[in-house]
Amino acid sequence: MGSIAGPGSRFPTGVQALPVDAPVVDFIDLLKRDGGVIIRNFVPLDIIDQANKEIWPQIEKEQAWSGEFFPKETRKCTSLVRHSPTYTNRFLMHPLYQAVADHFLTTRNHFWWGNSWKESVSKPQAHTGAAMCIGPGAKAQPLHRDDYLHHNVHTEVDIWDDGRDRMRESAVGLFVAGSDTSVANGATRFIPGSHLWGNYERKSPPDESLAVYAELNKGDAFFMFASCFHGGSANTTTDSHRLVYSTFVTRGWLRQEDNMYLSIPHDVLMQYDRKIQKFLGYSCSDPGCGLVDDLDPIYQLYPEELAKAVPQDY
Ligand SMILES: O=C(O)CCC(=O)C(=O)O
Ligand SMILES: [Fe+2]
Repeated sequence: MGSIAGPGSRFPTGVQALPVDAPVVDFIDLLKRDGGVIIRNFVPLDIIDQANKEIWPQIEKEQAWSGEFFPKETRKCTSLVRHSPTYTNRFLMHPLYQAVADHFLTTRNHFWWGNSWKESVSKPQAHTGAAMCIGPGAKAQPLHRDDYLHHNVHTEVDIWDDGRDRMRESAVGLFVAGSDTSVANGATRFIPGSHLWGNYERKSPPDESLAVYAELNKGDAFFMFASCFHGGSANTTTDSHRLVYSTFVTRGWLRQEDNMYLSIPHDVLMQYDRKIQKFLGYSCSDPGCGLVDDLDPIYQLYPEELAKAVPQDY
């Protein structure tokens, strides 16, 4: 970590915190170097309060998780797009997050198609969104890599290489602080540099002593590759609840963690604009994944356009 040359070497060693208006390339380079970077003042506090109000009824009625992954003291609001327009419009669609996700998760390749050397460009899509409120007394989540969902098997590398690693990441995470988060109340911890680790080269479990806590003020955020070892931490307080909005965006040709088609009712979907609908999965991944009767799925939402739509090459 904190390598000699390579992306992000102009920054001091250690996990960095940048203001939201820092250049996008700084966030990109620090992700390549460390796998995670903190963003100060990602959204204003009144926006956080609005989102918190929208999700709170769900948090209150959530059933406790049975198993090891979430402690019984954690309550969640899953399917955030369904429950919180503020989350959708201001966190998921935040221009900085969109730019960073677009950078790492757009897939561009060339293929022979008859005599044409055709370029296909698949754009990223929403993957999952859940708010997590860790209550007093909760145990730490096991350290894990979220990209195991996509069976993303990594080879061990020393340093990020743009050419070699352009397909390496399958998802980019955004954690927005709905409350202050600290070592004491369960801040997300992660192992900087662990996005460069191999799956099969490392024979021992992730070393907890390497973990760094992404301590955030309410309204701050944290970007992290899904390939980094991380987890929610223990809440050792007696009275503080840690609330974080967790989001992942993935490649257009991968299956989404949240089944957006079944979890977002039609009337809710139609309250969002077309750009958001497409990002949620109502669009094709170029070339030709996600079709309905050979047509782009967005037409299912606009029957007046469907009548005139014609199937085309992709
Ligand atoms: O709550 C957190 O800080 C992280 C949660 C997490 O890693 C997960 O649910 O996969
Ligand atoms: Fe996770």
